[in-house]
Amino acid sequence: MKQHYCFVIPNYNHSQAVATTIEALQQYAIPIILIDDGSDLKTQTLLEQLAAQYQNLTLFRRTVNGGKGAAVKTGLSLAYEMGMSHGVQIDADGQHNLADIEVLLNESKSHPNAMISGRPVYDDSISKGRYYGRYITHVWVYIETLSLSIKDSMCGFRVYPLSACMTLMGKSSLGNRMDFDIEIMVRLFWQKVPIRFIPTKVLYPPDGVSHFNVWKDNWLISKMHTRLFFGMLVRLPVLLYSKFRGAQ
Ligand SMILES: Nc1nc2c(ncn2[C@@H]2O[C@H](COP(=O)(O)OP(=O)(O)O)[C@@H](O)[C@H]2O)c(=O)[nH]1
Ligand SMILES: [Mg+2]
Repeated sequence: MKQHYCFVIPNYNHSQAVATTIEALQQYAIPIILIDDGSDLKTQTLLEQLAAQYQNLTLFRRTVNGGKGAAVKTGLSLAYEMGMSHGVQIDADGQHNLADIEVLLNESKSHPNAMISGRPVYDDSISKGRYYGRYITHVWVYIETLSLSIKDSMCGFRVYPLSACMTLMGKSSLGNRMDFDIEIMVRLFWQKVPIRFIPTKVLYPPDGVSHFNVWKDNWLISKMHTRLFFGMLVRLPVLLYSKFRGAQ
């Protein structure tokens, strides 16, 4: 099957780095889907200007803010409807190292059925709340998958194989906020989608506004892990069978 790639960028009130991001992506000459998730007027106006400026840019506006996960789900569905086979998710705030896109794309082209994810290399500027939250998530994910093969489940810099994602989204309602990135990865793993990792530097700032709410998002993430834990129990025989056959 021929592979068709596009970029999917969720945006909530990130106006500083988005124009340079779109500009930098032009060299790949593939479509860009930008989801405005109920941003403020300033960001909304800027995104509309960008959509008028770039032919390969499709802007979709959700009038009410739905959360990062909701925006990415909208973007992936739109990409699929446009005939794409893969969606490359990039954040709008300039945190992802665009120099690694080539590596991500090449990995995906040689493993088209796989999800390819950045595996972030952080420096000391990550907050303690995020740091411990990530650590707890790593342990949960090991339990939920009965495997150490998911090296990072929170990085948004990813290539999604769309047909597997559509199958999954037809069956499960995935988290709408920051719980989304983890949940879709664990559920794709359960669906036997291979997951491959590329180390990548996460940059700070340029648009140093994070919408991650340490209490609210870590609470949503805890609830989601509880759901996934029971999901793992239901799948226990299958997971153990795959594990001992050495499949994952
Ligand atoms: N659509 C949408 N995107 C969001 C929302 N919150 C964050 N984002 C986007 O998701 C990406 C990551 O969000 P960010 O706030 O930078 O989170 P962090 O990098 O994990 O701290 C950015 O592209 C944001 O614009 C939201 O409520 N809705
Ligand atoms: Mg960010």
